Amino acid sequence: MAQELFTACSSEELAQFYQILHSFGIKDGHIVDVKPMKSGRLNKTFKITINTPDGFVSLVLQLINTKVFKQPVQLMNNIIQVTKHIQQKGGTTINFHAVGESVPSPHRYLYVDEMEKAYYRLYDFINATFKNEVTSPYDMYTVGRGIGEFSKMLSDFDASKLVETIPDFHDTAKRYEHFVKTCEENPERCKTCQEEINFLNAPERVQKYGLLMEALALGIILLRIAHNDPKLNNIIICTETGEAIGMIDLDTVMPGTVLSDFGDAARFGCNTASEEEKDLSKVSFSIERFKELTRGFLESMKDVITEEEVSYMADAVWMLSIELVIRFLDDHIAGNPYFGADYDGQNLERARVQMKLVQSIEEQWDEINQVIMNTWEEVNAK
Ligand code: GN1
Ligand code: MG
Repeated sequence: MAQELFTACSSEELAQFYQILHSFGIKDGHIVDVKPMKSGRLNKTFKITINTPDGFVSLVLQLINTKVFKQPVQLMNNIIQVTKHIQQKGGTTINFHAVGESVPSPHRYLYVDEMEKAYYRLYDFINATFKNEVTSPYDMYTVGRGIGEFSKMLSDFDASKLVETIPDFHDTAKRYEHFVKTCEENPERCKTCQEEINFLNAPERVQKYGLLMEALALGIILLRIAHNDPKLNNIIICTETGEAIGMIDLDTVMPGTVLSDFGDAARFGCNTASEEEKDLSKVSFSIERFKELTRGFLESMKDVITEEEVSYMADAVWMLSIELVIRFLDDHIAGNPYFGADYDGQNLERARVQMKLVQSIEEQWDEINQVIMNTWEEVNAK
């Protein structure tokens, strides 16, 4: 059986994996299976099964995408500090393996292939439920609980101890500045998407791009630990209880605002269509899902979130959604250097989906605010 599955990797890849796994203290004879896993767009991931005296154990080997994550050592430092903090509190998180003491490495939890300048890490496979798609509004309650619990667990962690591994990740105004520059440098490409460019350049929108980061800089909203990829498939769901018990994919864990997580979770999960949808008539912002997300989030965050943060929640939903229009469109105009594309025009299509979502958010602005106000009252009345 194992041999068949091994064929999913090339023989060179396998030889390399054996060497890497050695560095983590795993012996050849113990490895029974290696197979690629589908997980995220950015890193390459493999599930490794080993035979131990206690039976079969699954591990995950991951190659970090250094094109996106340019500071893998600092990134790993962030993740280890955060996972240790969560573990000390008895929470569920990723458990990384250290490389052997004799293995030269810039970080105990990284194996570095010096020739390829490739960074690998190994962690325990988490036996839990992960859902790829939102199939009911209740899934958004799970997301709300997941991101809320994660933030609450880290609310006493000093955010300044973490490095901003992708600087200005959710600084929408800076993203917009970059986009304007890309447009200036690529006038021909701009002809393919003038309507979308005009949408982003509308003065009533432009004047709002700085809202969240300004509030953060002024201390109106708090600097906390943000996960920065709060999708349903990154929430660890307990298989027995169905409850959100933690989060995976910690590469973008950085100092930031919890509102980015709330806004991004709404952007992704309250869209009635996928990010890759071609039929724009399917795209809309679901208030029903949003109610569930908000309920889960505020139930978890009730004792740690401030009134000021609550007052920016609706803005965060809009902000994170339009930020991704900016990012996808910027990438399309620049020739797809960041997100990549299976065909040219794909990032423009992605931008259009997010733009339709922003329009739907703008149309339902009063309802969105009402949901937040009602839910905040409800959780406080309990
Ligand atoms: C990227 O690869 P994935 O899907 O986990 C991006 C997110 C975007 C998302 C949009 C580090 O995340 O910010 O919202 O694509 N992550 C990074 O699909 O840029
Ligand atoms: Mg991710």
